[in-house]
Amino acid sequence: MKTRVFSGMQPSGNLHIGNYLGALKNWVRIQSEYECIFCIVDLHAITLYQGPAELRAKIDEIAALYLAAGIDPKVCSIMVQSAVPEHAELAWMLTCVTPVGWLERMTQYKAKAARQESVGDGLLQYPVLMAADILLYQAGIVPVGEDQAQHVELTRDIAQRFNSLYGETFVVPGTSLPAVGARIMGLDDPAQKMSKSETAANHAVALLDPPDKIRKAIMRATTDSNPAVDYETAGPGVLNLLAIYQAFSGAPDAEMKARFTGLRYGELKKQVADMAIAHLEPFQERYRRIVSEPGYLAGVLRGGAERVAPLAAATVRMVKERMGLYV
Ligand code: AQP
Repeated sequence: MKTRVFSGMQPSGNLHIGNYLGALKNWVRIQSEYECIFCIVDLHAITLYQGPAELRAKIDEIAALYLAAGIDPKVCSIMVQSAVPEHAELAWMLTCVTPVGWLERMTQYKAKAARQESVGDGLLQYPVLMAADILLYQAGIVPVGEDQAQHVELTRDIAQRFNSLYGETFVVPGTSLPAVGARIMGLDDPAQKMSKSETAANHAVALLDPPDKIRKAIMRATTDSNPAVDYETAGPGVLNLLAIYQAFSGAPDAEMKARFTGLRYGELKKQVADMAIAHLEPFQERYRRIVSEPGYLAGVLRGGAERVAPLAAATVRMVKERMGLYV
């Protein structure tokens, strides 16, 4: 039997090349090797306020982006989190075995809470819901970017705690990070990770940005005071541009060094922009084709939810039995 893989993205902004190079590209690479479930995690998105109409539209956009990236719905299940009620049901049961101190230590919670005037409980509970997403399907591997690795670690802790309290129930999952691109940094500020919720101009390259906007953001990227690429002394902005090029191209380290050492920053940026545009233009063409096909997306999402529903129901039934709840 193939190991099961679970991962997802929040429909809460414009997907960017960090999301693509850190996670989505990896999903496409492993989709035939494993039994994959790729989710649009709308229940996670509402941990911060989303306009209802925008959220509903974003769900379809993210699904279409998965398909445009090359996720094959005949091989994988693509589904929306809120279409399978067991995600929320299992989250409650896991909440009851999770110490609040574990949640208060999460880096993403601390960063996001610091930006809110009033912190909703959902923001604190976010990693428990993520644990439920993963454990619901008994996933063995979770391919994510580096920022989510801490949440997968917490999922392992929750699974182990549950298993020790109630007996072996959950598969304890592992994280899969890409070798290059696990943490793409903001183009305007390479000390911060590229983020959907950061709206500053030239911070990110969104997957649906037109070529001139992509080029402008990359040409304006923050570098350092060196005139040209020196792998020994390069600052984080230059290393970020090199990582973007390498993650898109798949070029080995030796080829990267030979190509870029001594190159002036203007030329480095031009090559990174060319590489990003060469990948994103055909991607966007596929996206436009997918969204113009009436009923296609809805069918993919319905099919995905129907395929995973029995797995979700079986896990929740088992958990309820183990906990002594009414079945
Ligand atoms: N900068 C990044 N570099 C590499 N991978 C990244 N991911 C996110 N940012 C980067 C990965 O993309 C997937 C989708 O994650 P999400 O939708 O749950 O969003 P997030 O991790 O909270 O980060 P975002 O996309 O920047 O959104 P906001 O601003 O809303 O937090 C995950 O696998 C993530 O690791």
